[in-house]
Amino acid sequence: MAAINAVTDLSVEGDIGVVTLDSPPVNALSALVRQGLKAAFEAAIADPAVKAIVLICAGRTFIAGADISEFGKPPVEPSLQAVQQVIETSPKPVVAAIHGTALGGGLETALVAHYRVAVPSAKAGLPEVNIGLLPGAGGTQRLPRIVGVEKALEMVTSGQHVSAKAALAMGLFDELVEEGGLREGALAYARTVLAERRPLKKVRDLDAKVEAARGRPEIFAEFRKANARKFRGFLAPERNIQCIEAAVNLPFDEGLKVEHGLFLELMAGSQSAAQRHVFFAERQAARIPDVPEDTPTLPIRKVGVIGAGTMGGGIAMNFLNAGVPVTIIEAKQENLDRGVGVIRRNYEATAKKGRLTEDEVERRMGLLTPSLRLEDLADCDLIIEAVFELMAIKQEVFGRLDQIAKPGAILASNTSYLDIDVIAAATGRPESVIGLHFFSPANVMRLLEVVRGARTDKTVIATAMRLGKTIGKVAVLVGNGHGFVGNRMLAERQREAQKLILEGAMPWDVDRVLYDFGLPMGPFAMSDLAGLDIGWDPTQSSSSTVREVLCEMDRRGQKTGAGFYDYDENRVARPSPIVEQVILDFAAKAQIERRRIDDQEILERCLYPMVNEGARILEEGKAIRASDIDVVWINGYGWPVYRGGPMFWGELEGLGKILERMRQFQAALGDDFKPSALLERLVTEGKGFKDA
Ligand code: 3H9
Repeated sequence: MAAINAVTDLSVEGDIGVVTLDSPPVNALSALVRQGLKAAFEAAIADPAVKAIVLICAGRTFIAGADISEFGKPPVEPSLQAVQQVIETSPKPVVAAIHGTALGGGLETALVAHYRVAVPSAKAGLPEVNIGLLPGAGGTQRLPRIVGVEKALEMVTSGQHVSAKAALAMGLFDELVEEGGLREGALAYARTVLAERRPLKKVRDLDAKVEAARGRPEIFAEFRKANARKFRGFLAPERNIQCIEAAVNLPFDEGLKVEHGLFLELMAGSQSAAQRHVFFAERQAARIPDVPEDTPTLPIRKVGVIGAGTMGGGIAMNFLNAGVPVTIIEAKQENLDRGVGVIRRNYEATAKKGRLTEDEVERRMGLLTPSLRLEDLADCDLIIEAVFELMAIKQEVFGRLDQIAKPGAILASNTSYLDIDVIAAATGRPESVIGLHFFSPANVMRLLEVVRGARTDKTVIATAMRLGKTIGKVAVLVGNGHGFVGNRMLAERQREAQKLILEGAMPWDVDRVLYDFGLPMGPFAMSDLAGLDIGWDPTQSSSSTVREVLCEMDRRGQKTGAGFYDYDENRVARPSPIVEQVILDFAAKAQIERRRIDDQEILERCLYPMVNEGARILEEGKAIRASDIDVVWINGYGWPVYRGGPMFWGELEGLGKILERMRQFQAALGDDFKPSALLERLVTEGKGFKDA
């Protein structure tokens, strides 16, 4: 075996040259990898003893793509295209041997090989769209030539990975070899290619499938229409579609030029920068400075969930999905039955859509034990409380758990606002108490806020963070404080939204501005969906807010057919003249002089205080880093990923500009806009949140 460079080897076995890449963790195409690949292929091509070449990777995966950490930096030679050129024009057949995930530039490298073999567990995909890009090394031109236009459109705009079996069926892989036997399988395949004198199959020359779509622009029009909602606000899906159109309508090399131009455009834009930021932010969130990666964790073999309402049921499903048995507790049989029924119906609905087998539904339901007795949680390793959000109730539950739970069991609260230390104080083991704040619907939303109490043990924190990954969540460690990170910042936006409608805007103005910004819905549409009467007590109601007045009028949201909006029988919202009058009357009574409020002010008033509050959270050490706050907002509140999260967006907007506007608002409207000390300091020092 001859080392080509630090990450690449070339060995010759019989008459086959084997190029091996070994660049952990994921063999990404860094400059060193590109240099090694190019040199190794050149050497193999030049070696007369080599008749065919196998490209294989060491470690957990085939090449998982370009090295994202190099993006935005000056390019280093050779380019990936130069490497591809050497491989594709090799006069000797090249076989790519794939395990793990062949993604992005990795799949594009495999696509210039003449043949591709893989193990059954391998996956392939072009996920560039997820980081606001498109495959920039010929992927948009080669993929449709193999899999056809419809399938290619789907793959490049969803970024989804396809299984080896599917890849084989589509012709993306030529052969599957035995699991664990990739090297031998690929060598055998290369020998067959030689023995049978198979041609040097170049994907670029396969025109049939793109020709079949030529002159049929409706394919693209329909695809755009069908996905308009999903793609709203994003640039990359549209640019990916344009590349596939180019593959259909232009000669290969012209198509490559279109792809290259659009790739550079996306790379230079703020959306891709934001999405790349989120990619690394989500991985960074797992790192906790004072809880090292080798901190021991506790085994979680059995989970208890207290409360079988919407939240408790959703939480339980996460564990059932991951194969962890759950005991779910309710106080009354009928509530227990209802909760268990909802879980079953959710699974059955998924099965109906073909995304779960009937057997799997039964297997998951079989892991669920409903009970009316808290004592049945005695053997659980983790108990999550999801009961009514009232401190006295939480304390009572934790006091009882302290008596029941086995030593060392983790006692978690799903509270969204309450003080985790006060809850912990109800037990004699505060070191075992932690907050696990799930977001509704808990089986769907990816965010898990892990709330660290003053005395929470590091083992408990490490276990909670690992658990997040096990159940497919993005776990973010936050400090204890009212509303933690997400809801604390949300409160800023909600307060301003309520003030804006009294000062001159209407609910639909505020909602439109935030929707256009990219959020899934505005605060008033959200209230209508959730129900205006959450936390509303009819016996205490005194028309003191617009919301109270609406509840008193039985306009309690979508469920009553009216809330901030009027709804028709299909639940389509319309601005409500009644609500308009309620707001005008309310403002008059409160002696608020209404004025015209433009969209810019709505946006600034709703979002700048959030950035400011995020800075305050950082200042208080309630979040480890600004990017953690971004991860919270993207995964828990629908902040558009192409805007990178509130802190990333705040920097893009300009911290200086935000500070200036906060000061102006403070002068005009009061201390709700008081700038945080951190914001002031960063602006004075010309720094960003990373330097906080
Ligand atoms: C592209 O290819 C553009 C081309 O079309 C055009 C070129 C001209 N770069 O996720 P994990 C790191 S764009 C750099 O925890 P898993 C990651 O940060 C690229 N680093 O593991 C982490 O580091 P750390 C298209 C990368 O097993 C470590 O590897 N490709 C890259 O859960 C482990 O990652 C993609 O978008 C990268 N490309 O999942 C694929 N990928 O330990 C992106 C990973 O320091 N990657 N790292 O935090 C993934 O989807 C997943 O990482 C993968 C493994 C499925 C591969």
